Amino acid sequence: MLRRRVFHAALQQLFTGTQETERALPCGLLCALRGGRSLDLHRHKSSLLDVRERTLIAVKPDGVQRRLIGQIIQRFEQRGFKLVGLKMLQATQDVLSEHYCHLRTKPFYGNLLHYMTSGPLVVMVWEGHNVVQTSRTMVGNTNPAEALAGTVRGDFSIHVSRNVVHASDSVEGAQKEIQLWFQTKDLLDWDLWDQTSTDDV
Ligand code: DAT
Ligand code: MG
Repeated sequence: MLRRRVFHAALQQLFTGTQETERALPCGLLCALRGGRSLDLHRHKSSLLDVRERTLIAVKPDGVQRRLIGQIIQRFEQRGFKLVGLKMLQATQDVLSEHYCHLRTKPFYGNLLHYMTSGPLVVMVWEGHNVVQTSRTMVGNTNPAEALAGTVRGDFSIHVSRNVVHASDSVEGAQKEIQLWFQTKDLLDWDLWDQTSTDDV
């Protein structure tokens, strides 16, 4: 408990930027924290740290046709992530060929594009601590036959060619995908009431 309090205090000081605190921390920890700070960590008005990592989640055409949009959104809300962008659209070949450029040489590529343009998608941007990695875990293995029960793919799908949902696979990949599918003006910065001060109430 005491150790946790000391660590918390050190973090708080570090993020307000005092040199004394930085000198007192081991080099490895300092580097890790500095690295994190430059990427994703913002100081927030009431909480010590607010992590603003973002990921792209899409309900694919089979998920939309099967009326799974609500259940998929519910999982991310329930987990504690924040929705900052959402739209329903018919994907174009151009955007999809960019989105799936890493798969261009695969034998299933043609079928994949055909499936992804077969009906509307719901694309979303979700924000929160470690959201990229956590979303991948929540979505499950690419091949639903290997996806664990409790994951989206493990609960709703049986075949890799109809795996219901997309989730970015890295922070860098997420940034590219978000730029591909959304304009900055369509993403909303807003405060979750349970993460902000209640002083004003
Ligand atoms: P993920 O969607 O888990 O990030 P990926 O990026 O490797 O997986 O592939 C993108 C999509 O391509 C995947 O969701 C479904 C399709 N796909 C992948 N491997 C496939 C295969 N062997 N046969 C058919 N479709 C496949
Ligand atoms: Mg992928």
